[in-house]
Amino acid sequence: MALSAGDLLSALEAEAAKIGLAHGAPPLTAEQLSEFAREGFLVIDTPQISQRDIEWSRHILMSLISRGAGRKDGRGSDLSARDGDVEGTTPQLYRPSLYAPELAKWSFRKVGLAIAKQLLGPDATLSGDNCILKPCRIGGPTPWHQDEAHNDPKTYEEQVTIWIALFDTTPANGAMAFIPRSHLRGVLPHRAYGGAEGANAIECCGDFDPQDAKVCPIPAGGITIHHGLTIHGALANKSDSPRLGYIFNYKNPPKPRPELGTFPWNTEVGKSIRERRRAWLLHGGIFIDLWRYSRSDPDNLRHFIRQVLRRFKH
Ligand SMILES: O=C(O)CCC(=O)C(=O)O
Repeated sequence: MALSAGDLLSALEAEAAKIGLAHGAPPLTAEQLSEFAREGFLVIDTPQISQRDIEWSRHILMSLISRGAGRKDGRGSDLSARDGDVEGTTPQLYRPSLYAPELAKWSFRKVGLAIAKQLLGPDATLSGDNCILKPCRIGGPTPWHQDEAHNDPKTYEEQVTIWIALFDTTPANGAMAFIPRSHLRGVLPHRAYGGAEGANAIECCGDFDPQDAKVCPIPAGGITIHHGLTIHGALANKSDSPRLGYIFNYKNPPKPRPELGTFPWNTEVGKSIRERRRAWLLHGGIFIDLWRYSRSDPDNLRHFIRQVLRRFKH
C-alpha cells in the first residue's frame, strides 16, 4: 500500500514527538525547565539522537582522537593528567568541529541551541564543542568543578552545557555526576587537579560534599544538561566499555559584574598546553586556525573573535 505525503509526514512527526523534537515544539517541557532551575541539571535518558547519528558522530570523534587531532596545536590534551602529559589516559579535544567541519552541520545543533535558548534566553549562542573519551579500564576521573570557574571573573557569562553520550554510560565507566542545587552557590574556590603543577584540569576545593552527588547513567543518544555553576564530575572508567561524551557549551553575552577578584587556578593549570598552543600559533598555526574557523559554524567564529578582542583588552 502506497503512503500519501500526509501519512508520511504524520509518521515522521510521531517519531519526532517520541524523541521530543516535534515540529515547532520547544524541546524541553515546563516540568523539565523547572527541574533544571531547581536542581541545576537535567537528565534525559531516552535517546535524543538516532542510532545512525550516534554511529556517525562517534566514528568521527573516535577517529579524530585516535589520530591525535589538536595535540600539536594545543586543543588536544589529557583531562586527568597531573604531569603535563598530552597523550595520557583521558583524551579530550576542544572544538572537534574545527577538525571535522561536517560536525558543525549536524542537525542536533539546532535542537541543542533551542534547548540553550529555553534555559538561558534568546541571546544564547554556542560557545564551543568538546569531546572527552574515557577508554576502557584506563580512562581517568573528571575532577569536581564548575564550568563558570573557567571564565573571566570580570564578566558574567551565564552558561549551560549539553553532554551527549555516544556510548552507554554507567556508574562503572564514568557516567556524569552532579551535586544537586550547587548552582545556587556562586563560583566556589578551585585549584589545579590534585594541587599538581602539571595538571590540565581544575578541581573544586570549596565546601561541598561529594557524597551528595547524583550519578546519572544514560544510554547512547541520551543527554544530560547542566548549569555553568553546577558542581559536576565523573569517576574513572573501570569497565570494559568505552565512554565518550560529545559536549556543547552555550553562553549568554558577557555582562560586567562586581569585581570577583581573580580565578588564579586558571593560570595554574594547562601550562604545557598553553605553551604548545602559543608556539603553534606563532609558527603559522594562526592562519590554519583562521581557515578552520572560516569553514565552521558562525557561532564558533563569533566566540573566537570575542576571545581575541578580550585578550587585546586585558
Ligand atoms: O565528560 C566529562 O567527564 C566531563 C565533562 C564536563 O566537565 C563538562 O561537560 O562540563
